[in-house]
Amino acid sequence: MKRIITVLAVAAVWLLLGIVPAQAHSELVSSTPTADSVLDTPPQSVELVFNQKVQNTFVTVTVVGTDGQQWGNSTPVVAGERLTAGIEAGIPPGVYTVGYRVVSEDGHPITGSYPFTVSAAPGPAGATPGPTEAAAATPASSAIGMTTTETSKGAPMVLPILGGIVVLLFVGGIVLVLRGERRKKG
Ligand SMILES: [Cu+2]
Repeated sequence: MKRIITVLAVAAVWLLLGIVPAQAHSELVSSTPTADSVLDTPPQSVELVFNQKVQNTFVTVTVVGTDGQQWGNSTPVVAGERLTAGIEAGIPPGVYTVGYRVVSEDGHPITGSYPFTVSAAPGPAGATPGPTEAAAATPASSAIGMTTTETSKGAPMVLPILGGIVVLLFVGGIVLVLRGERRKKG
């Protein structure tokens, strides 16, 4: 009987271990400018590197100042795990937030943001605000981005639930086996 219990326990652990890696998906590995960095020179682009390829579609990168001004000036370019987005030339000193929303190869959306600071600008201080307002970036994040988040959240939830059911069945089986053994002895 002991052997059956051991086999069941090993199988349960094995299943649990199998479920965890299946859930792992893309995340941001590194970025330029790096999070919380303080730059003397205004950056001209944002580069994000993920641990997994990201899809070419539904990519949004925003660079927003504390006043809400958008400073991203181009459609992000995706190359495998790498993503590059332009920034308006000569952004004024201040704190900026890089926001990103991408879809990884397995279909899961990845969103995040981080700040960086520009401590001084080389050009004239009163540089005019960017003309484009990055109008394209905002609708993409609110309309397309939200739907991808919703659709893909359903799938990963199924695995932990299935795992839980499997474990419960195993525990139930062990209890039944133990009960049967006790009955034989008594
Ligand atoms: Cu994933």
